[in-house]
Amino acid sequence: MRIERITLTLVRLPLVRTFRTSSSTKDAITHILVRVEDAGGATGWGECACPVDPYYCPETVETCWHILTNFLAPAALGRDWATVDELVALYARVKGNNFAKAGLEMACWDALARSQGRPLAALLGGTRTEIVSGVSLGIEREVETLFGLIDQYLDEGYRRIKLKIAPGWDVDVVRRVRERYPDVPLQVDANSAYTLDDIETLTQLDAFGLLLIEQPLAHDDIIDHVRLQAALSTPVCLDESIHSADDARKALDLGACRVINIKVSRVGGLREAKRVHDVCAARGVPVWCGGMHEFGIGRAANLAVSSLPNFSLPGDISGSDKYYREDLVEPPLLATRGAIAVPLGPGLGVEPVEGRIERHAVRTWKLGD
Ligand code: OSB
Ligand code: MG
Repeated sequence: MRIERITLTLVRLPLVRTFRTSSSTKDAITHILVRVEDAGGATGWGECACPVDPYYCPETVETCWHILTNFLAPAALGRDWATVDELVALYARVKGNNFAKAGLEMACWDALARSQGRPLAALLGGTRTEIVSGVSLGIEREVETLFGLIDQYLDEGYRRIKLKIAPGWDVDVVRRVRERYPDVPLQVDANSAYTLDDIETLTQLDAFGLLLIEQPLAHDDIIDHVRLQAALSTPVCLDESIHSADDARKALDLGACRVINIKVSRVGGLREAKRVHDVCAARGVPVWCGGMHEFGIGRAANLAVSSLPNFSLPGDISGSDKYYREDLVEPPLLATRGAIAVPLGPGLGVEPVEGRIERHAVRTWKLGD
């Protein structure tokens, strides 16, 4: 493979519903689409799913644009590679900046899979044909609003509910939700809103039979989480703290968590996501696929990676209609009875609709002639 042209498009889509977490509030999503053209004629698409603000992770969509245009795209352009390992080696000296790397790597995986006429899931070694999904629900003003949303998504068939929590929107809310829905698989995500000083609040959550508590402590911590996990019967699940398979190995060996949320973008791409999966599988630790409100391109990649066997917990990959009035790809990725089919076509198995991308484009950039 040799990438001869790289096009970036910054695209902004309004969200169907404002999404509030302990760390940010969003009513639209702006991601970078990456399009690569291979010398052999294959085209591939990727999505850089970074937030616009540095409140979830240190990167922002503009740092991704900077790193892609100045470092990653120039390092990959015009160079021969046969495997994704070889591609990644071309830009390995770029430290961090995982969201930026994931966007370019995804486009190259798509081009590679399309050049072989195979689905991306098959290239990754995936076995599942449909992915069981839950929904992630933001912080609301009233708990009754949350009840309405939970009713709606359970009616639609989603199989588990994740509630965002923050100081002031935690134990009482979870208690009321649990009272109203005694049997629903339920989990919570704090997006790093607590410290070890809050251990009493967090241990109260043990009473509600939660599947897991996601990222209660600092985004860059795996040490305090060891103490917290030892004090909790509910499994801790790390999200923000895990950037690589090495991070996963260290966190698990220390006892910082019992579950890992794998996000393709947070770990720098599909290749590393599979490596995190493998580290967890070898230790019998279940994983699930997290989301960053991806458009259809990133969502298709999430489905492909989730087809790996150890993605045994419901993911945050809801149907695109939970997020967007009209997504950027065909066919749309929708849930039926709470599960989404893994696309079977070549590559990501979805086709970006260029007219829609143009309609929502904020800015474009090209490298290569
Ligand atoms: O922490 O998992 C998170 C969305 C944006 C940033 C961080 C997170 C989330 C979600 C929603 O929880 C996942 C999704 O539905 O895509
Ligand atoms: Mg999370």
